[in-house]
Amino acid sequence: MITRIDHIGIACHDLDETVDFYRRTWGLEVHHTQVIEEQGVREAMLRVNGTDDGNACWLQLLEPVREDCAVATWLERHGEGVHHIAFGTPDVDAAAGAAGEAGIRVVFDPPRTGSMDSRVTFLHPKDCHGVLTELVTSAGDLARRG
Ligand code: CMX
Ligand code: CO
Repeated sequence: MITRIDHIGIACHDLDETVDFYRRTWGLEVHHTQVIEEQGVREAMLRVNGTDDGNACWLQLLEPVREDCAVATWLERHGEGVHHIAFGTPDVDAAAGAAGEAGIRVVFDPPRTGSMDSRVTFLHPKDCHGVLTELVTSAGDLARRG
């Protein structure tokens, strides 16, 4: 079950410059920044709506911090743009399990720790009509789940 769009992941060459674009154009502010070593990215999370209960919707701006990571490869081939969409779900393990049973390749099995202490996995874009699809259970939802 998916319940919302958690975030849209946008690959960029220069994180600070891209953050500045969204600030100037839409007045969005950075809520959180983090280097996710495992994914080889530096991210900025810009909150699009205002909820504080784990159901917010974000833009995730991503800049690669090394050459051998998914975002660096994507940027090299396609240039800047939308890299993935992330659906929020109260139970990423169950959602990923259902996707796997439907024949969709699940990239991280079991799911891993993602941005802001969420729990995430990805579904292969070739099995999702060309869209790299992330599944996210937010820290707020994880706490409610117990
Ligand atoms: N969206 C759509 N298609 C994509 C894609 C994307 N983001 N990334 C790769 N593809 C396509 C390629 O275009 C290519 O298609 P063709 O064969 O038709 O050219 C095919 O998938 C294989 O591309 P690749 O560059 O060889 O990519 P890999 O197979 O090495 O990796 C994937 C693909 C999904 C396994 C890898 O991107 C991955 O592990 N992603 C999950 C991790 C991730 O994206 N982390 C960064 C975000 C972190 C976060 O959100 O917190
Ligand atoms: Co993401």
